[in-house]
Amino acid sequence: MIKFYKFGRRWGLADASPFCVKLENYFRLANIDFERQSFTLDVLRNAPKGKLPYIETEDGFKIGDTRLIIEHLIDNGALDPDLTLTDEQRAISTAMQSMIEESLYWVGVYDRWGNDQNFKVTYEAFFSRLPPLVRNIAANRQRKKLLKALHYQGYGRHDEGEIYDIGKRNVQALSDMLGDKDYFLGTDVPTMLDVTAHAFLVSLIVPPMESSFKEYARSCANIMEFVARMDALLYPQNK
Ligand SMILES: N[C@@H](CCC(=O)N[C@@H](CS)C(=O)NCC(=O)O)C(=O)O
Repeated sequence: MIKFYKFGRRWGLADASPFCVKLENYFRLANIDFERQSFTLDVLRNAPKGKLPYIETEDGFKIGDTRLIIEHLIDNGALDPDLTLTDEQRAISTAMQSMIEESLYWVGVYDRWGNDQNFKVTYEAFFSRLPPLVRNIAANRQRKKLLKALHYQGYGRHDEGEIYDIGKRNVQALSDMLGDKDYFLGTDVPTMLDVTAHAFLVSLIVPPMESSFKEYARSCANIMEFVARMDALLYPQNK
C-alpha cells in the first residue's frame, strides 16, 4: 500500500496543509488505499523535495510534489479525472490551478503566519503541545522562515490590505468561474481543478481565524456550496 507522508489533521480538516488535503482528495476520488504516516521532523527532513506531502510506493520509490505524485499514479493506471477534458478545458484548468497554488496559497500563508491575531491560532494548533522551553523558539523560527519565503515570493513586500486584495481577486475569479455549476468545468463529476480548488478553499474557510479575506470567501454562497458538495462526496464519514 502507498505510504502517505503528511503533517496531520487539524481543525477537522484532512490535513493542516492544503497540498496534503489536495492529495488526500485525489486518493479518495480515485479510490486509492493509502497508509497515513505520522509526522516527525525526520519525515520533513527525508522528504524528496524538502516539503510535504510525499509518498512511498510499494517498491520503496519516494515521490514529492502533488502534481508529480498524481501524474505518476495516473501513468500507472490510476483514475485520470481530466481524461475527457478538451484541450481548452485543460488549458483553463492548468491556469486556474496555478493561480490557486502559486497565488492564493501565498495569501493563505500570510493569513496564517503573518496576521498577528491568526498567528495565535496557528501557534496553538502547531506548537502548544511542544515542551515549554522549545515552543516559542520553534514557532518563531517557523514564522520567520515563512515570512522570509513570502518576501522572496513577492507578496511579503505588500501591506496586509494589498495582500488580502490579491486573495479576494483570486477567490472572486473562482466564484465567477463556478457560477451555478456543480463543478468548475461544467462536468458531472469532479476534475483535478475541483480536487485542488476544494483543498485550498476548505483550508481557507474552516480554520477558526478571521480576516477580511476569509470573510469575503465565506460570503461567496456558491463557493461555500461547492466546498460542502465536495466534502459530502469525498468525506461522507464527517457528515
Ligand atoms: N508544490 C508542492 C508544494 C508543497 C508545499 O508547499 N508544502 C509545504 C506545506 S503547505 C511544506 O511542506 N512546507 C515545509 C517547509 O517549507 O519546510 C506540492 O504540490 O506538493
